Amino acid sequence: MEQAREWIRTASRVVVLTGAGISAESGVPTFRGEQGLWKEHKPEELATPEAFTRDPRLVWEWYDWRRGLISKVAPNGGHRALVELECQKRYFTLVTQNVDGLHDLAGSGRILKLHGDIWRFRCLECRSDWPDRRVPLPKVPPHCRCGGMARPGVVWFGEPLPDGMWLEAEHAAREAEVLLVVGTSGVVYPAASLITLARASGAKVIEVNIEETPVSSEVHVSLRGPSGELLPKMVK
Ligand code: BV8
Ligand code: ZN
Repeated sequence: MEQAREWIRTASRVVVLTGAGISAESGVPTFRGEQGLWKEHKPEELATPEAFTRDPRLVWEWYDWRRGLISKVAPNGGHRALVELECQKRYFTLVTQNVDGLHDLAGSGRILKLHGDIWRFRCLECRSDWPDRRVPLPKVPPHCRCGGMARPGVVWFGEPLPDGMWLEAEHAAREAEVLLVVGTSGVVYPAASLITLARASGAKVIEVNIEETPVSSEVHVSLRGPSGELLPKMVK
C-alpha cells in the first residue's frame, strides 16, 4: 500500500481503468461474481447483436431490470476517491468498462466509456441517440420519435468500441506514469489490453481487487481488498 501511495502521489499523469467491481459496494451485481448478472443468463445470450435481433423484447427486459436496479444505488467511496484523484492530478483519464453511470453521478469529469452507457438509447433506423432515464420503461422495446426501434447505447460482444474512444484510451495508457486497475476480472478485450500497453510504455501498474485475477501477475502491485475501502486510503 505504501509503494502504491508513493507512486500515485508523485505521478502527474494517471490513468484509471475500472470494471464492475468498483460498483459492487454500491449494490450493483458484477458480471462474473456469485450473484453476478450473468448467472441466470450467459453473455452471449443477451449482450450481443444476435440476441437482440432474435429477441429484442427479452434483451430490453434485462436492461430495464438493470436500469431499475442501478437507479436505486449511489456511488460509493471508491467512485468518490477517483473524483478526488482527478482533482489532484494535472493529467488524469478515467477509462471505464461500466455502463452504470455511477462515475458521472460521483462527479468524475473526464470519463472514457469504452462499453457505452445504459442510460442512452440509439435508434436502429435513423441512428440518432439520446438519454433516457425512465425506470421502468413504459413499454419495451422503446421506440424512437421516427418510429424506429431503439437499442441500448452499450457496446455488445462482437461489436467494435466507439473508435475515437478506443484511440484516446490507448493514447492515455501509453502516456500514463501510473495505471490504476480497479475491480475488473481483466477477461474482456480490448479493454484489458490497456494494462499490457501501459506496462510496456513504462507505467507503474497497480491493481485493486478483492481476489486474484488473470491480470494480477502482470501488475507491479496488487492490493487485495474492496475498492470502496482501499481507494480512499490510496488517494488521501
Ligand atoms: C470487440 C456492455 C472486435 C454491455 C460489455 C475470445 C478470446 C478473446 C477475446 C474474445 C474472444 N471472443 C470474443 C472476444 C472479444 C470480446 C471479449 O473480450 N470476450 C471475452 C468475454 C472473452 N470482446 C468484444 O466483443 C468487444 N468488441 O472485440 O470487437 C471488433 C472490432 C472491429 C469490428 C468488429 C468487432 C466488446 C466487449 C464489450 C462487451 N460489453 N458490457 C452490458 O454491460 O450489458 S462487457 C461487460 O464485461 C461489462 O462492460 C463489464 O464491465 C465487462 C468486464 O467485466 P468486469 O467489469 O471485469 O466485471 P467482472 O464481473 O468480470 O469482474 C468484476 C471484478 O471485480 C472481479 O475481478 C471481482 O473480483 C472484482 N470485485 C468485486 N467486488 C469488488 C471487486 N474489486 C474491488 N472491490 C470490490 N468491492
Ligand atoms: Zn429514429
